[in-house]
Order: sequence, then structure tokens, then C-alpha cells
Amino acid sequence: DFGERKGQAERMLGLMDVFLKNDPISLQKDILHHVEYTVARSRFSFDDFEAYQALAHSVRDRLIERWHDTLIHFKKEDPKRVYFLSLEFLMGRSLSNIVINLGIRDQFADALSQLGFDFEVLAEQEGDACLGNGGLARLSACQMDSLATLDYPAVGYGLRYQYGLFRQVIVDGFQHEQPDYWLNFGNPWEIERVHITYPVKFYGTVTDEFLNGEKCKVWVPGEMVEAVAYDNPIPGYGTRNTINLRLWAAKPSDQHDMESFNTGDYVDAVVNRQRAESISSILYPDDRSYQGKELRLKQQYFFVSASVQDIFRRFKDTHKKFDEFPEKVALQLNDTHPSLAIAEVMRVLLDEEHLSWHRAWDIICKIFSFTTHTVSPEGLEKIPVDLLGNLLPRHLQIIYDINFNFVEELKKMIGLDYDRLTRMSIVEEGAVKNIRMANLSVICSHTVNGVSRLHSELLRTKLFKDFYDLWPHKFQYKTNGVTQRRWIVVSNPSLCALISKWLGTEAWIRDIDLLIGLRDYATNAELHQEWKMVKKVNKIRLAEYIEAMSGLKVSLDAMFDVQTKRIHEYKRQLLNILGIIHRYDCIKNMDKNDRKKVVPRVCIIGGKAAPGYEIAKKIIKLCHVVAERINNDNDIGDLLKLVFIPDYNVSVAEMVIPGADLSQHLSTAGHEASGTGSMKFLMNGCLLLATADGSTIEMVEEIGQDNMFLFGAKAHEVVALRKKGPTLKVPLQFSRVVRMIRDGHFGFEDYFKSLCDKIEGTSDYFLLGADFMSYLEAQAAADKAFVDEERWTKMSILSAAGSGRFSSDRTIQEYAENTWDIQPCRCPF
Ligand code: GLS
Repeated sequence: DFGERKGQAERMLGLMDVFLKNDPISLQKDILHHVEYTVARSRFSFDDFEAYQALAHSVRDRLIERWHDTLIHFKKEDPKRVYFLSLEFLMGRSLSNIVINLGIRDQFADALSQLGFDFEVLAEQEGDACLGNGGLARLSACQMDSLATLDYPAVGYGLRYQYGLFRQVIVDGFQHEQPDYWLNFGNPWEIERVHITYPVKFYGTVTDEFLNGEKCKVWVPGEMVEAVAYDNPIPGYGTRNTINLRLWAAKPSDQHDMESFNTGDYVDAVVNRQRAESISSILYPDDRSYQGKELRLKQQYFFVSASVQDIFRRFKDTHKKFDEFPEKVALQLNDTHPSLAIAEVMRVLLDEEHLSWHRAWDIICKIFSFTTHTVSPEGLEKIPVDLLGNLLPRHLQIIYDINFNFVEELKKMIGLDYDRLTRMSIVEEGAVKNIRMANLSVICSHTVNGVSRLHSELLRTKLFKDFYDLWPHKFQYKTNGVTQRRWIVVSNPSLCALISKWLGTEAWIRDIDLLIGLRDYATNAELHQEWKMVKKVNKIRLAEYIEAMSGLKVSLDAMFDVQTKRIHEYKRQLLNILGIIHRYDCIKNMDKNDRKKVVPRVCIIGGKAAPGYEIAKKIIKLCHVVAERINNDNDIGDLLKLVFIPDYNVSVAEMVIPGADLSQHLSTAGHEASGTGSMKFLMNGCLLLATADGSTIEMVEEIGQDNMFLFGAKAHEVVALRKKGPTLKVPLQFSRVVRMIRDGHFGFEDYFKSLCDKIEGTSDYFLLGADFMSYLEAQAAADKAFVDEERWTKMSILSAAGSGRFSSDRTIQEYAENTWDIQPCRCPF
């Protein structure tokens, strides 16, 4: 104990400086020290990568100081904490983000330049940590940044995958996937905690035993693996608070398999043990459906079990009575992926802490909150009963018991309405019996959040209508947000400086509402000049990247028109490509004079398709064949170019987004739960061309319809349009571009036939035909606005000025106040 060893502690403090120093000489000494002793290179000979490693370790030392202080402070104050459980965190690179949040970027840049290195060049050496698929995973990362910045006592829990999201490589226009073994070069940002490990059990049987005369359940597992903690400190901005993101890795357990070693089957036994590691080896690359895979279920339970043990250990360090648990613990379920935590907490309370069912259930109902990120019923996770019962027999029993009690209560409330009882039950009957993880989560959580207002409406009226009718008070929404630290300060330093200059303060970096102050200068000629310069600098950076990647030179005068996100039918990249073909066709048919009026465009598309998603892969190929044709047509020149940016990830996004003039968000209304990419573009003063879907609807309210290009059917019109089906008239322009693909204008007509069939006639589920004219009109409106530079710049300024509501700081504050009931706990400086 620190107090008891006071004398010793003082001596230790005397030996070390109180804190590491940030003057140029101290920083240079530190970097060289790490070159020599951590990276083990000679200080007279090290390259950029080695310099990056040494730099990262010097930064990490400073990070650890604050992290320790924060953890000690939290321990002392013992506030209620939120535990954020998520199977995915898309962190990207860390270096720049960390030094900016610590407020020591410039000091490090100076120190490095005195050593002959450039900070930006070294920062580029870092690989991305892609431990997630897309929006959901990046949202978790943004929310961790906000939790730290707003001083909330929070811990993130997730999985330390050895293979992140696959790398996308394009060969002849086709997507190929390559494994992302991201730990190859080490990861300076994590701290391996070899002593923080927990056993995680699988399989086996459950028996009834008697303890002190009471019957209780004992689970005898068939397999045991060890969960080892890897801690990733997350620093806040403008605060000393640095919170923990604890990721679990699977290791073989020492307690397991002794038998086979003793029976002499040594080699097989070692090989078997290695299998344990496969649990945390790979991130599932489908961003929506994972149904019925045993390994996926194992991953879910593995991280949940380790996290729950860790949470109980922390609670029991300072508390004896479980009735206090809800005063100290809020458990946030990021989608249904961690929802086994419900059954696990119940199991621990019942079987290990020996609470009565009644007391345990009372605790459950007070600690869990659930956020769903999906709109479609097919997107809701189901687990086959057989699979669950085999892997986690005790959990299945508990889920059955929860369901039994729930259904009995429900009958008392709604009577014997069997249809409704069947729909609301956690257990889905049928040829394959399933556990509905969403129903489990809704029933056991005190709050169910959607991720935008429209999403919440859809949850209440469609997906969870039965539950909403029963418990309207449970349903809330927190419109998503993104962190301005990463998406302006790190990725767009020139815009950051400009905003601070015009607002006369950097306070907006913590208090985003101040951005609104830019409105006062929306027509200021001087700001317009500077604003355009910033955009130009970012367009140059993007153009250079495009040239380096594809050899294509693009004109800086053209409108940079970007659509980057996962490839999905509902996100309608196809609508974009059809629009581009239409534009190309129109230009081809114009005379010289008309061509002079054409607004030149560089169309940029990027995103990964899930490896098994055939149609999405065809869309990528289509983009490439169309690009090939257009980009090599000398007759068109700079009037139109199409670029596919491969391997879109966080660091590519950091470069693409600031350089975009226009960005497209084309989801069929009612299909995008929220969307967060649009928020990043908006903050960077990029104009949006979008459907009235997800959070876009709220953006219109913030920046006004006149400052966006909206198009397409509204969510409530979509169902009616689909019903019209075959009688729906599609415009000639649409039929013409589809015909061009069918006729082999771009080659590969056989390959694209199924794609064309999907969007023509009754099978046009995502309504490309129905929205096409409206889409073209919005595009024409964007062209018109772009040629009027003054108007465009004003719209761009107003976009950024109105983006404040879409900061994750606002989202997190709402969660803290209305869902988790936690208070800031600020570590003294
Ligand atoms: C998603 C939704 O599709 C997005 O609309 C949303 O912005 C994101 C974060 O809430 O969650 N759901 C999902 O499974 N992947 C997503 O990106």
C-alpha cells in the first residue's frame, strides 16, 4: 500500500523527476534514449521507421504518467463508472491524436526537427489499427475520445484481434482481400498486462448441487482459455484525464489439458493449446450479419466474460454489498454483440455470489443500457439454441428463465395475444430454434437508444414496436457524433488554425458549440479567401495521393466529389456510378459550346465490400471499368474523371475528407441508422448531396436546406413506392444508362447482367430508378452552385459552422446525463 511505504515512495520520487519534461533537450534525449535502448538501434544510424518507434515510446511515457494519475484518482474517488462494451474499435493511427490531446505536438515537432526529422513524415510510418468494420467501430473510437475529454470515469472493453479488417487490394478492377497482421511491427500504444488475466470457460455440463442446504447450479466447463489484458490509454484533450481501453487476447490456459500432457500426447497437446489463441485472432469482416458462427459466439463470450470478471474484481476491491452495484456500475452494450453480458452478470450473481434470483434480476434491470445500430429486422442477431446450449449451457438456462418470467409477466399485462407473445419472446420457435439477442437486450436494459431521431422513430414504430407500446419510457435516442479532435485538428490542421484565428480562440476544440460563431463571417471576403486557400491545400494533398496511387493527374479546378464508405446496395454507390455514366453520355453528346458550360468533376469512390458480398464486389468492378473508359477518353479530358481509392481506412479518410468539395450520402431513405461519415465531411466544410435519411435530416435542421443538395424519396414514401412495383415508371435516362452497361459499353456484360437485373423492374428494392431523376436534379443544382464561387464558399462555411451538434462530445454528454447517470471525475493537474 502506497501509504505504508511512504518513506520508500518519497525516495523513489526523489530518484525520478516528478514528471517527464517537455523542453526540446529533454525530448531529444528521450527520443535518442529510446532509439538506443528500446528500439535497440545505434543513435548514429536509424531510419524513419525506427525514429517513429522511438518517438512513439517517448510519447507513450508521457501518456502513461497521466494514465496512472487518472486511474489512481478514479480509485480514490470511486465514482460510478461506465463500462463501454464493444466488439469493435476502429482507432486508426494514434500518434498525432495523442500528442495533440496531450498538448505537446509542437514541442515534439521542434525537437524532431533539431534531430533532422520531420514529425509528419514519422507520423506516416504508423500503421492503422483496424479493429472494426466501419461506422459502428469508428463511432466507438470517437466516443472514447469524448469520454476522456469530458472527464467521465469510463473504461472501454473489446477484443485485441491479431488480424484487423482485411486489406483491400484491387487486381484488374476486382477486390482481393489480404490479411491485416497489424501487430507485425509491434504496437507501442498498448501495454501488455501479463498479470491481469482471467480464465474463460466454454462447453461442459451444468449440475445441481447443494450449498448450505440450498440448491445451486454448478457449471463444469469442458474447455478453458485465458484472457490477457492489453491496455490502451486514451488521453482527453485539455485535461489530464487519460482513460483505459482494455482489449483482451486469448491465450492457452495452464489449468487446461494437463491430462493429455500426462498421457504422453505432448505434441498434440501443444497444438491443441494453440487453438485457444484463435478466439481473438480474427475480426469478422461482415459489417452486419454474423449469424450462427461458433467462433463468433466464442469471441463474444470471451470478451464479455473477461470484462465482467474485471468489473466485479474492481467493484469488490472497495465494496461488499451488491446492492451498491448499480450505484457504481453502468454497462453499455454497443449493439447486441456484447449482450451475453446480461446472462453472464446474472450467472455470476446467482452461481458465484449466491444472490437470490430476485436480487440479481433487480441489479440487472438497473445497470444495462443498450444501443442498437441497425434498422433492418434481418440485421438483428440470432443465435441457434443448439449452438448456445452446447457452448454455454448455463447461460442458455438463465436466458430461458429470464424469458419464462418475462412471458408470464407479459401475459398478465397484455393477455393471451399469442402473436404478440411470440414476437416478443426471447426464444424464436421454428425449424431452427433461436435466441433473439435484441429482445434479450431490450428486455433487460433500462434504456434502449437509437442513433438518430429517424432511427429512433423506426425503432418505436417498426422494429421494437411491441416493446415500445409496453415500455415507452425505455426508448431514447442519441444522435451519433464524431470527434473534432481527430476530424478537424488532426486531419485538417490548416482549417483548424483558420477556425481558431477567426473565432479568436481554440476553445472550440473542447466546446464545439462555439463553431457557430463562424456564421458571423459567412460573407466576409477575407475569410472567403483564406477558406478557399485551405480547401486548395487539401485538394493538392489529395490530388498528389491520387496521382501516386493511380498515375492519374486530376485538375484542381474540378469539383472533388467523394463517396467513401462500405460498399452496400442500400448505400447506393450504384446510383452514383449510373449518374457518372449519365454525365459522361451527356458530355459525349454535347457540342463544343455546351461543353464549355460543363462543371469539371473528379468523382472519387472508395470503400470495402465484405468478402462474401458478391453484388458489392460487382459494384467495385463496375466502378473500375467505367473509370477505365472515361479516364482514357481524350475527348473528355478534364471534364470528368473517376477514381476508385483502394483500401479505404481511417488514415485514408483523414486525407480524403478535408480535400472534398462535395460528398454523397445516397442511402435509400429509412436504411441508414445514422451515418457518421457525413458529419466528418460537414465539419470540414464539404457540401453534402444526400437523401433525407438517418442523421442527415437533423443536419438539414442545423445548416438549412439551402446549404445542402437533398433529393429522393422520404422514408415514409419508400414503402408505398415499393408497393407500386411494376407500375412504377422509370425515367428514360435511367433505362439508357443501364442499357449501356447491358450492351457491353464498358465490357464484362455477362458479369454485370445480374447487377442490371437487380435494379430493373420489380426487383429494384433500393429504388434507384425511382430516385434517379431527383438525383440528377440535385447533381445539377450542385454544379450550378459550384460555378458561383462566392455562394459555394458561403455554403461551405455555413456547413462547418452548423456542424457542432454532430460532435461526439454532445452525444456522450447526453448518454452520461440521460442514460448512464455518471458525473465527470477530473484528475487534478
Ligand atoms: C451502423 C449503421 O449502419 C450506421 O448508420 C451508423 O452510423 C453506425 C453507428 O451508429 O452503425 N450499424 C452497423 O452495423 N454498422 C454501422 O456503421
